[in-house]
Amino acid sequence: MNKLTNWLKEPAALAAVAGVAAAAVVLSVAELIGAFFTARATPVLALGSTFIDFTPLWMKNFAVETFGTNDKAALFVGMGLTIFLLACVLGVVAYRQWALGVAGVLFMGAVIVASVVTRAGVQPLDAVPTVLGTVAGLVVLRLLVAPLWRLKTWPEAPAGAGAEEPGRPASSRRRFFAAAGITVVGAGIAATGGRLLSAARSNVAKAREALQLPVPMRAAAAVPAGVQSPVAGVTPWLTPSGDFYRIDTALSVPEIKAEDWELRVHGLVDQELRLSFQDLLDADLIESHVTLTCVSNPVGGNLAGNAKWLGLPIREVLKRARPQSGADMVLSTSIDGFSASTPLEVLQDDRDAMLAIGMNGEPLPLEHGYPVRMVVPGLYGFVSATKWVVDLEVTRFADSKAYWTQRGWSERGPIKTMARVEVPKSFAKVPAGRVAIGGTAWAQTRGITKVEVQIDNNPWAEAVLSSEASLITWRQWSFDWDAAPGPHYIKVRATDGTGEVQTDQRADPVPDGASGWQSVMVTVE
Ligand SMILES: Nc1nc2c(c(=O)[nH]1)N[C@H]1C(S)=C(S)[C@@H](COP(=O)(O)O)O[C@H]1N2
Ligand SMILES: [Mo]
Repeated sequence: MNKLTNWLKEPAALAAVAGVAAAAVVLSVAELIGAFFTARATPVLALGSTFIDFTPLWMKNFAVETFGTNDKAALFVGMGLTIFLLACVLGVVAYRQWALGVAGVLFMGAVIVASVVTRAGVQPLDAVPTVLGTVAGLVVLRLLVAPLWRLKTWPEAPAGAGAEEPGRPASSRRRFFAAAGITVVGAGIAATGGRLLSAARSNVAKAREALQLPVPMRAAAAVPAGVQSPVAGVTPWLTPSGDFYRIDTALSVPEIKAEDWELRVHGLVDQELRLSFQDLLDADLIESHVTLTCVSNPVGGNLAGNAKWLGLPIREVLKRARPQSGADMVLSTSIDGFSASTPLEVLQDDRDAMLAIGMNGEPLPLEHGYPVRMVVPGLYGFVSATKWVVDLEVTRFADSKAYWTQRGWSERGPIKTMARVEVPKSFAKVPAGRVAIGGTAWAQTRGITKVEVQIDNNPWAEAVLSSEASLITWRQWSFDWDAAPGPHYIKVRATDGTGEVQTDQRADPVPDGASGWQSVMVTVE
């Protein structure tokens, strides 16, 4: 502690504090002014998004596997630490050699501006908040560092002497900390104000709540009784929207007003189209239960969800656009630049791929793609489920690559057959006797016809299947186990509607989805 206080007395250490205060000013001023610009134009969001875009395959996979749907929080923490350290270094540099410090700050400002203006849907003018923030940061850095130069020239108190002589350094330090403290608190208030202002200025959330969804021309097929596994603790068959997994590259959820939304359909088509939200409301909509699955879902993972979607079959849109011969893919792009490559025939067949506007009887939640997203039964989300979709280009796999394909993932993504154990949990302790095992299995568009359970090395035994709603929704199962004390392994595997047994071949999520049998260790007491 003593060492720390001594070290903090070093002018260079104080310069690091000045650097942090200046960085706080850069970010908060940009945040406050940014409230009047595109949300994605503020430094933190732009830097984070750029970082995500440059994230290599292994790191994305590591992040999702380690942090799951908290990957964004983890990114912010990592960014915060990096910015903090850089600010310390820049503060010290500025103290030792002011011109070099200024160059460093300007360089960082330029990096942020570059990352802001290269975001999709961002205009050059959106650089203004960062530029003003950088200027303000430089001014604050100068104001905080200048007194430290004077501090350096004052003599230190001789060792053993009582009060510091001649007393001025101590009070100058106090004044320095007061100034730095006020700066940081002021920055915090400005940043919070900016956030609140942004939230108040965007009324998309309110407009969403007021939106009345039309009655579908074709209602969803009735869900048969008994789709839910009887085992307590198994996932609900219908995933409430609030519990639905969320995976995307969007650090701030895009806010699109329904009346501003437009979908451009172009490329290898005879008839280019532009669809408005009103066009969708006026069209013959359908409703259908579809289970979405993320390609990053590890064996036994929970990046899958089942909801009732309302939308317009993409087939109908394509019919009007009339794809040309030679086209084999539709590249769908979101307002924030994400894109997915979906085989053209999948969007034309009778599986009811749709431009969805409703989820579980309500307008799409903002984070699930409001006002319009794609939902394509049978394909992983990264090649099909574009949220905030604004552009459909009919093209060819040979000519265009989607967002994740450019980063090393597959260009196609049919969903692999998967069964998972949900009860009991991995490493659970359960009492001996009758133990209920239960879980969920999926093989969208093929359906699940059998689930088998293996205890330790015993023969595989058939589980009881819950009712099947459709081939494009998941299917639950249960299994009664007479458990003897000791450690045991529960394995599970599914058979799909084509008769194919889920492979035991272990594969990582990269590049086209995980495979293998889940094995759950439990202790019976
Ligand atoms: N605009 C946009 N849409 C996107 C993504 C994205 O990053 N951006 N991710 C896709 C992926 S990888 C998946 S698994 C699904 C997830 O949809 P959900 O968040 O509604 O569950 O959205 C897809 N649509
Ligand atoms: Mo995904």
